[in-house]
Amino acid sequence: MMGSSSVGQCCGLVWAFCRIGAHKCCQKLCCRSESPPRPQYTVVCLGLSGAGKTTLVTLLCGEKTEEIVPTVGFQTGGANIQPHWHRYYEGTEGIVFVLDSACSDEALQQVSEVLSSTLTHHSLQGLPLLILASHQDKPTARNKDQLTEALNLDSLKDSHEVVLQLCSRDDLPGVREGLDRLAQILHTTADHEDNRV
Ligand SMILES: Nc1nc2c(ncn2[C@@H]2O[C@H](COP(=O)(O)OP(=O)(O)O)[C@@H](O)[C@H]2O)c(=O)[nH]1
Ligand SMILES: [Mg+2]
Repeated sequence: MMGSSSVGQCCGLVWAFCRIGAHKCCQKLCCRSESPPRPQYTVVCLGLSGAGKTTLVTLLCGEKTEEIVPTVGFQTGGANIQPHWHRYYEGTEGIVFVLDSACSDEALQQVSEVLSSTLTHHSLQGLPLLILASHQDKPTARNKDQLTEALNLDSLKDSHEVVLQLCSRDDLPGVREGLDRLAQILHTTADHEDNRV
């Protein structure tokens, strides 16, 4: 797992820059006047060790991903940091869960259990969920149907809006597409909340 502050800031910055860039281009092309800034959302990025979290954030930051070595800092002495994930939940509006689509069946079973138990936390109730199913460049990577079944996504959809996005460290458009879809859901939710009386 990554610390929400650094990762959140990094993701936030990347999104902000992307939005500003696209927005400015449109303004130049259309000769429009300044419009209000786009909203920003806070999301927490979770996933088991080796899932590819650091890699995907690095990709979004426009840096090379080939030299990334698995994160070990939190795991010194084999400590399991999953019990500490909840420290990063406060204020989050959405969940990004990264997994290795090509892991063993046993590991995927563990991912499924971790995902469903994580979502029971009261701070994450009802929040939209983006699953970034990474490592799709590997020949043994599972497809959407296989992941949907293994992760029981149909049952999770009862309580969360779920986006399943296949991707890999070479697939920036795929990662962006997933984040765009999550942002769209967050935007729609925020609109509904604004309209509540
Ligand atoms: N082949 C392949 N390797 C990946 C991919 N994403 C991450 N990796 C590798 O998997 C390892 C763990 O990635 P990392 O981002 O550190 O995982 P984290 O523990 O979730 O932060 C690293 O050696 C990465 O280079 C991917 O999409 N394809
Ligand atoms: Mg990492």
